[in-house]
Amino acid sequence: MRVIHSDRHALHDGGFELHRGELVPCYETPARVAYILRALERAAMPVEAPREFSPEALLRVHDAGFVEFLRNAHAQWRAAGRSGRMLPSGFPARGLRRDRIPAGINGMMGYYAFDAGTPIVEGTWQAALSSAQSALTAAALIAEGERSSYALCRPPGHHAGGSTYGGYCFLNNAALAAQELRDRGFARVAVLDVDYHHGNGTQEIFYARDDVLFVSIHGTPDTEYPYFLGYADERGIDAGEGFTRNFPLAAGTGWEDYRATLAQALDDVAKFGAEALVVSLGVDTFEGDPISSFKLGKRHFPLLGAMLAALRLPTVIVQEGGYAAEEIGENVVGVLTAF
Ligand code: SP5
Ligand code: ZN
Repeated sequence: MRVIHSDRHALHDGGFELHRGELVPCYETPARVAYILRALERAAMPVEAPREFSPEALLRVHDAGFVEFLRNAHAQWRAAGRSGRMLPSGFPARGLRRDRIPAGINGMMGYYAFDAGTPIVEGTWQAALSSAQSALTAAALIAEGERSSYALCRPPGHHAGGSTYGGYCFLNNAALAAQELRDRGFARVAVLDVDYHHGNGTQEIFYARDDVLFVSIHGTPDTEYPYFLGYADERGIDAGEGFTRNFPLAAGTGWEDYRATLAQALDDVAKFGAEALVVSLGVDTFEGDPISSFKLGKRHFPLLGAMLAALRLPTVIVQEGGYAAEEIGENVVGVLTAF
């Protein structure tokens, strides 16, 4: 399995996020990657840098104005003379206008963000771009004949929509990988999202399409982040009707129920006739995760990897969440080596 990763990830270090009414140190830290790299090294899995892709490659999935915002956001923040954390404080909720994008940085930030837990710092754009390039490179390798690849992406991506950021995500790495596979000849691509949180961004991007199946297993949005998408009755729209499938599970779900649900999700991928698979791999399903509530143990991650592999599809595995930093390496590499 080829492993793609950029050390530019470290340019994004958010510092603090708004969590339960307090500014707390970010859960999504550069140290997460250090633990994964260490585990990859122990498993003798060498890491390669991504190829360069032009920012235009992003526009197959993302809105041009949004990409422009991400590129300039921090410079605008500084130009406005702001100190403090770059976090939004007002959002265009029901009854407010969304047909105008405010010119000021606070309004613009609220327009594009959907939470106040995803800080932008000076290096965020470069890190997010490098993360997207890792996913695109991992997909390109599959198109060139590799059977499997792993993009060690940071920042993660599955919460980022066509023109929204949040949930520690800026650019949707998994969606970009799926689109790259489509553009390079795979007629039907499935995205299977096993991060603890619903991949609302990926779902939104492919919601009206029948060429990319989106299947997600996650903590129920009734109580779990991102709260406003990921219910079982969301099944796609127009041509995409029937090509989105959600499996929300109760907080506290353990391996036995998880495994049965994963078997159903894999069945959906197989029935779809996917020619290639993108896995949004979050290991925040781990019992020790500080912000999540499933009960998967260390020993279950290799079982998950083996179940994914049984599909026998060309597969791009994209790193998403996982916040029990000291265990994240073992859990991720447990999936990869079993795969
Ligand atoms: C990629 C990814 O995993 N993003 C997750 C973003 C979650 N951010 C908000 C977390 C709010 C969690 N609230 C804690 C509830 C504990 N039961
Ligand atoms: Zn997550």
